[in-house]
Amino acid sequence: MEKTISTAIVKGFYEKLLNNLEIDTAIVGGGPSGLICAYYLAKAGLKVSVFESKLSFGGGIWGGAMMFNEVVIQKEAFHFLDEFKIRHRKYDDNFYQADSVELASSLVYHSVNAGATLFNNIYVEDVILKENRISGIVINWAPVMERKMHVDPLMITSKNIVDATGHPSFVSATALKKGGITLNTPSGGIEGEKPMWAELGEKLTVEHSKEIFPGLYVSGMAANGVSGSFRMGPIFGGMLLSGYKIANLIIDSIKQGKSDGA
Ligand code: 48H
Repeated sequence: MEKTISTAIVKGFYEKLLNNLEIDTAIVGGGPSGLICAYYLAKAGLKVSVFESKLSFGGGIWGGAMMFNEVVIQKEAFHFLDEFKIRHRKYDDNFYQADSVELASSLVYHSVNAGATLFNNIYVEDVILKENRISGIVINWAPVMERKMHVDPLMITSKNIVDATGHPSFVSATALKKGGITLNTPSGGIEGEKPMWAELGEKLTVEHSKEIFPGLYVSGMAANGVSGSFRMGPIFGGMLLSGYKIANLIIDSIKQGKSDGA
């Protein structure tokens, strides 16, 4: 029996990894914007994988605000609560409240169920940059990176990459620093996150969610950091609308045959 269990695990993971070495979209970071983006891309029939360095997906959702495990969603994003069957309470005419654990787990469940592949414990340490296009990611085990072990990585080729790494905008920062590229931002670099201004932060998160370099899209707080917008605290509608917008931009780009970099 022990051999059967081990063989099933090794074969299952090997098959999953092998099937995902060349994909349509690699999403780096499994927070709200990355997961919702994965859900809509998978639903549209695209081959999409999410790479998350932590054991669990959900990013900053779980902790709510200061570990009060509640989140706030504005009415513009209300339809996601229905789509993901998340129970909620109306707070006033503009805002709803939901349980952060229910939101995180529902996004995880629905993205996998729609056909996205989720890889946890994998740290994206670099990008593939060829002929002025980002065409993949470079991955390693998160514990290998944490222990600073000298272990070479594996590579995933992908038509598009989404930087959904949250506050650090890690993928964009790495591509900028190592690739010497110019981003589609006012300065051509990373503008940096600004202080709290919830209304504007939510609005600009969605506006700034876009392709910032051929093959490289930014969503959620990574989009905020890259384009120099304001933080907004534990309101999650902007993160969900951002991931949804990126999914639609990628679907359009693939339909129009613009994403042929892999
Ligand atoms: C693999 C990585 C890597 C890497 C990071 O922070 P997140 O929840 O991201 P968003 O943008 O979807 O949501 C932001 C939201 O949670 C938040 O922080 C808000 C609303 N803040 C407002 C405020 O005022 O503070 O998730 C990002 C995920 C995390 O799970 C990281 O572990 C993961 O990305 N990650 N995974 N390789 N190099 N870097």
